[in-house]
Amino acid sequence: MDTLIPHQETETRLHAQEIEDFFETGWITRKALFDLDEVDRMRTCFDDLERMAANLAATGLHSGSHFVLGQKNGQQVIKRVVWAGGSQPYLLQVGADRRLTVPCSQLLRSTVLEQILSQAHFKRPYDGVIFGWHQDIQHRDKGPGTWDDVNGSGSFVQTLIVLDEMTPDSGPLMFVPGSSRWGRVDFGEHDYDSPGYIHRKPPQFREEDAITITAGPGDTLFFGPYTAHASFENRSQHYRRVLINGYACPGANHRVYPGDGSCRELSVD
Ligand SMILES: O=C(O)CCC(=O)C(=O)O
Repeated sequence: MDTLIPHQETETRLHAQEIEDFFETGWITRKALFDLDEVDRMRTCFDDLERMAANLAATGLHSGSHFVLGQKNGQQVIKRVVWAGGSQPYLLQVGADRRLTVPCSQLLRSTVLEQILSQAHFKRPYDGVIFGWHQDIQHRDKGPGTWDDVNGSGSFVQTLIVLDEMTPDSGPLMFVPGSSRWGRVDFGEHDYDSPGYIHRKPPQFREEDAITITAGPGDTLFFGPYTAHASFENRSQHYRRVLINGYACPGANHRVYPGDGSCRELSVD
């Protein structure tokens, strides 16, 4: 007899075509995965993080979240808030939401996930924040003993919930289709904080192949650790905030990420 799966759950699970696109093309988008009330609640958490940052003089851990700060023209820049959920319980609730964890469990082929990222990106207009061309594996595998590809297909999925309209001028995500099949390539020593946007050009990489992602509040992207991607300065008049939740197969990650309660384990039945 077939097991009865509630209607909502059938929508939560990825279809075979989406799984194929994730591995072959490198990313998938689920439109309006979170509704506007939920997006508003996430934005309220971001407002709170922004108020906290305004009272901080330097990069560091504050109330459970790690603030990475900089300066541009004498103004504070919020480069990112690592383990944003450490000070914002609602963001942790979102990180455990089945709309994220069920697809990630399918993609990782694991019913237990280690959540290693709960990260807030603000990209305020003209704040100079960029994420040069890279693959996320560069930030997961930092050398011997830090990472094991336990499932043989990357062992990591990054999700990105769009909180403000992502337009061509607001520093949108860009992806190179098919880069998910490259394995790890050498983009050089990418550091989120460095000014250059490409440090080394792997032979497979052609910037003209990149696809610019436009998306609306609540839309959610899922991409793998080898997908080449970047995003540049926000030159629009509005914020371009995103909430990133990232999940690894248990046993893949051997590093400790900053933030209270980071690297928690989530079970997905
Ligand atoms: O917020 C963004 O646009 C960039 C995200 C990104 O590149 C990353 O988290 O790896």
